[in-house]
Amino acid sequence: TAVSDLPVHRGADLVARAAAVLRANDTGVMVRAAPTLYPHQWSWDAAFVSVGLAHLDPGRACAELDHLFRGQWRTGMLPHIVFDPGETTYSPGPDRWGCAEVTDDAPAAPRTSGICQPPVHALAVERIVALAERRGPAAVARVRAWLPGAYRRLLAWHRYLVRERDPLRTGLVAIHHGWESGMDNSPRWDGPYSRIAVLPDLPPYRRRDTRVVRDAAQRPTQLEYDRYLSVVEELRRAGYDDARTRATGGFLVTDVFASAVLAAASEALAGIARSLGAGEVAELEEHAERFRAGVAGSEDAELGLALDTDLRTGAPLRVETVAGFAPLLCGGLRTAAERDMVALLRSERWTGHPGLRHAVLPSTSPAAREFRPRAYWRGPSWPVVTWFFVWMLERRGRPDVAAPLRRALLDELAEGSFAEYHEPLTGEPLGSAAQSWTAAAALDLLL
Ligand code: 9WN
Repeated sequence: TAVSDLPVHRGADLVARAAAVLRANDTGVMVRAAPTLYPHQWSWDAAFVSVGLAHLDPGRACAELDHLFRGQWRTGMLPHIVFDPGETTYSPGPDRWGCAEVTDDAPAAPRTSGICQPPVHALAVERIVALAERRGPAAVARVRAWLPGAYRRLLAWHRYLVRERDPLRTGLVAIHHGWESGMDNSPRWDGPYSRIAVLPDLPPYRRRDTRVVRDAAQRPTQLEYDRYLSVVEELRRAGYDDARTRATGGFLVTDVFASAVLAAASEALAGIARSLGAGEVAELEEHAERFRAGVAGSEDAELGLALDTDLRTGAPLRVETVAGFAPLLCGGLRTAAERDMVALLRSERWTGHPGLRHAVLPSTSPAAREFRPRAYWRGPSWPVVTWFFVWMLERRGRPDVAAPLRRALLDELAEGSFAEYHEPLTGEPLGSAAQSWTAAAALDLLL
């Protein structure tokens, strides 16, 4: 089917369909990230999904985050997956991670993965509170009763990241696996992964993604997957000990996008702390300041984008990906530098590229050598990413930059399948259909 032949859904119709997607993916205790491809609860998906749920039922939004919090580690880490015990098909599953088997920091139940994802959760909670206020006193009472407990969880999570992922106080979060970035096969990680040797004794595994998504070109390659699994194996053998991984892990890079998320989320959490009369406001504001400065300091003068660094070689990772716009999420650039970055975002290298079907943010610049329009994080546009930029830009008082992205994203979503990602030149929906966070994005944009 050509995209132009697909029905166009707008307004109330799209809202009803999005709500139906979240309902269908809800197991009763959690919302699966996607019905078949991702049948568990993913960390940053859950945060985004909770915002969508807050539009429908604030209590259900709180419960979604509570389910994730049940997987929180003793260290404070929120794991990137909380597994549904009834689902055994996704790979790598809980046995492969073997977390509770190798460290007391992991809960025995629920079972989880041993890595994390971008800390968008405090931003979601800030939004859940605001949406409850819009709904009225009953919703406010429900969310207020829940907030102090959620706050303690989030505080432990942020302190974990600050302590274990930036011990040198550089203002940049380090990640220990590409999956921690949420942008698995982004060309950002090609350099660091090229040095990962596939373990000779890597236990065999069976991928699920290439059985669900029949077009293998849309998914990471077999060599990439072998490397992902080799790093998992290495982390497990290190007992998921962050200090050991910092000392000897094969994959150690700063993630400028996660750092910007932490800066913005720290600001949000400081606001929540203030509203609760909690004692950590100054600490959280200092985190926001530190990471905002770290992100702004990562800007590459030549590319005009913020860059990650390979901590094993010290080399900046010079690729033009959407993560490079991280300073627009959290602020911190001087006025002229922010103006230049906005101009770049609107330029032909990005949303102004003449070949784009919709002027949304592709995961990699269509003008870059690394651009692959169907290959997952190497080019496709991810609705959740454009939504997150819209949300953060509006939050920072830049509706002028957000508005065109918002309109373009609604056009992209009107095709109505709530796809995981789209071919940016044709608009064709790709990956999983009925992806929960895409439905959440639609609800948040339309309601
Ligand atoms: C690995 C669930 C997740 C997202 C990630 C996305 C993809 C998993 C996978 O799906 O990652 O964690 O199996 O490829 O890259 O951002 O959270 O939607």
